Amino acid sequence: MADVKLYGIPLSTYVRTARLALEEKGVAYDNIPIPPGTPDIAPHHPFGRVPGFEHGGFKLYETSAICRYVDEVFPGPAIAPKEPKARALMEQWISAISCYYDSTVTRVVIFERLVAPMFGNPTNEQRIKENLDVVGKRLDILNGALSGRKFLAGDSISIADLFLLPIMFYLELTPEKSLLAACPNIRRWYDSMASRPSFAKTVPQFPPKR
Ligand SMILES: N[C@@H](CCC(=O)N[C@@H](CS)C(=O)NCC(=O)O)C(=O)O
Repeated sequence: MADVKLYGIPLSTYVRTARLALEEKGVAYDNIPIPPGTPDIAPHHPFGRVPGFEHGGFKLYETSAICRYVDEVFPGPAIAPKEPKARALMEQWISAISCYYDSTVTRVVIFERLVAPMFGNPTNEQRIKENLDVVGKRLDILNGALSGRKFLAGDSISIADLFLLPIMFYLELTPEKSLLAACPNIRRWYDSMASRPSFAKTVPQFPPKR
């Protein structure tokens, strides 16, 4: 049994972000696949969400706090820049992704296209249609931010990229990936992120369709 435990279903974008951080750092961990909103997650997350984290009895929740802790406590390549401007950009993007992209790309497009059918529910096409314009605009902003920049915070990978990757992975599985045709910088960034071993090691398994 590993000293580090990550509680939460691997299908969750946030759980995958924490797993990506652990993989990038080369930390051994056990992923205990507890769904959010269940009694079993309560001891690990007082708000009932995932992921929860534990290291030698120290318990933590909130993905960005988990990733920073993992970066600082374990050896392995840094996943947060030290230089103030790059660090501020990382913080900006962690916050922007958790707010403006989680609420639209994840909670509208990914939810309607991938999560609803998993539970045997139909996709609400109208909801997607109503949000498509804002999703496109947010992808444009991201595409602009990645112009002339390898990663969101500069030349090195950071926790911000690990927040974005699971969302883009799911977007790629939906018809709305067509929006990325107008976003060559996101495409370049995605292809480079998807070629990292941490990506392959954290691809979630989908349950059989109901
Ligand atoms: N701010 C939290 C967000 C975690 C979160 O929303 N996780 C999703 C899974 S991807 C969840 O638990 N959703 C259940 C819900 O919204 O009730 C973090 O950064 O860890």
